[in-house]
Amino acid sequence: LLCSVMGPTGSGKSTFINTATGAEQAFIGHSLESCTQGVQAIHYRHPRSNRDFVFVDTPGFDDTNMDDIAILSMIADWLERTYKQKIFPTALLFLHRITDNRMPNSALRNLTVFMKLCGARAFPRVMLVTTMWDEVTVKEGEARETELCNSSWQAMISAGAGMFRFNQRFYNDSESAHDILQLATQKGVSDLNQSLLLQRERIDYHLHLGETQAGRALYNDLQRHIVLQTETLTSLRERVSKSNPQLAKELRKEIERLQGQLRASFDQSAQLKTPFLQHFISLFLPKPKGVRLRFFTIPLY
Ligand SMILES: Nc1nc2c(ncn2[C@@H]2O[C@H](COP(=O)(O)OP(=O)(O)OP(=O)(O)O)[C@@H](O)[C@H]2O)c(=O)[nH]1
Ligand SMILES: [Mg+2]
Repeated sequence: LLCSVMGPTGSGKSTFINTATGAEQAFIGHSLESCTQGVQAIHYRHPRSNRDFVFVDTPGFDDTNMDDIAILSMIADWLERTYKQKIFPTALLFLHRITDNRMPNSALRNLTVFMKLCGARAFPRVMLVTTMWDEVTVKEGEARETELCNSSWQAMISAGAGMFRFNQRFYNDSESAHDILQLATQKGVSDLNQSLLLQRERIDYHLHLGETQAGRALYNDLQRHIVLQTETLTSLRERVSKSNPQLAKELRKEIERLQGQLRASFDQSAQLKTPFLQHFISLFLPKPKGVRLRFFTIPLY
């Protein structure tokens, strides 16, 4: 059984896998930087059912750098390989820190890309796992759970996704991981042999990554992030340009750095051959010659 583990950087994906397997196989981070570098497959035998799982540990998307496209590309490559071997994920775990009292940008980016990557048909196989219960009171945790249920997770939950607490009793509680995975094996078997939306888009429709729902969502979000930052800094620079020329100069440098990032992401998208994405960048950069926008009508799930 294949079980993919996704979610923001630092949400505890590698910790979950290590707790379940009882071995330190997945690399755990101790800084704010993203830790797991590539897609890593780890074997696990469920102790009660004796069923064999392969966990797929993935790096989370992250606010701090522009490597998110490379991460999605890595996940997409792995999904493509398994699709060709006709292996489909039995469980799609998405981890979330219950300590987050609002949905930070990075968490929202991870969630949006995850949902677009799965497609609604796969929602019944989604397991939304909250972590870090040792750092909140039960009352706080429950309030946040309710909020998630009624907002960002609503679409998945009403389509059959489950919600689970990991390590609620104590830290490193392997039984709590086994409980969650036991439920994964008991889900409706008829749904298991189904591909994910990203797999269908890439293999059946031959779309480039930037043309897929997940690629588009990620790219939109990256662009929005940079554009917002540039706007804030530009208005600040205008306000202080007379009273504090030194600060205005530093702000200008920061704006140039951000525009450099925008250009770098442009190069990345060009590497991925993603004509659709150039539409967004063309709002901010001189239009490259020979760009032709392509539009596809594909089923959303
Ligand atoms: N207090 C507490 N800390 C946790 C828990 N789960 C994970 N951590 C800590 O959170 C940090 C990040 O955990 P990881 O398992 O590396 O997170 P990840 O989701 O794999 O992160 P990336 O690989 O960067 O995407 C580590 O320092 C863990 O020890 C938990 O339930 N409670
Ligand atoms: Mg990790």
